[in-house]
Amino acid sequence: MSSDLENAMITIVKIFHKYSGNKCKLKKVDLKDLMNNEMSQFILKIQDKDTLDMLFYDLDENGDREIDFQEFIPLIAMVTSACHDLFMMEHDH
Ligand SMILES: [Ca+2]
Repeated sequence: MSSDLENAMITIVKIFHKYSGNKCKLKKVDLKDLMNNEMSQFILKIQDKDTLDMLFYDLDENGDREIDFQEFIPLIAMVTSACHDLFMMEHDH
């Protein structure tokens, strides 16, 4: 049986593939849908195009205008880290 952490990792892979489809790469609109549907409790919904453009540009390391899984992981790391900071703040007092 997988541990909680292993299950979380499997979930990340599954969610990525749910939005990336057979190509295993996220286009800009896929990234927007993923973030707005799957991360909306942790981060504000992406409303404006500039924020999405900037984030997409930052994540797209090889500049092929698509986000592969390797490029997607830093986003997960970033949001998880922000979530951790919030968790620490809430348990500090
Ligand atoms: Ca890319």
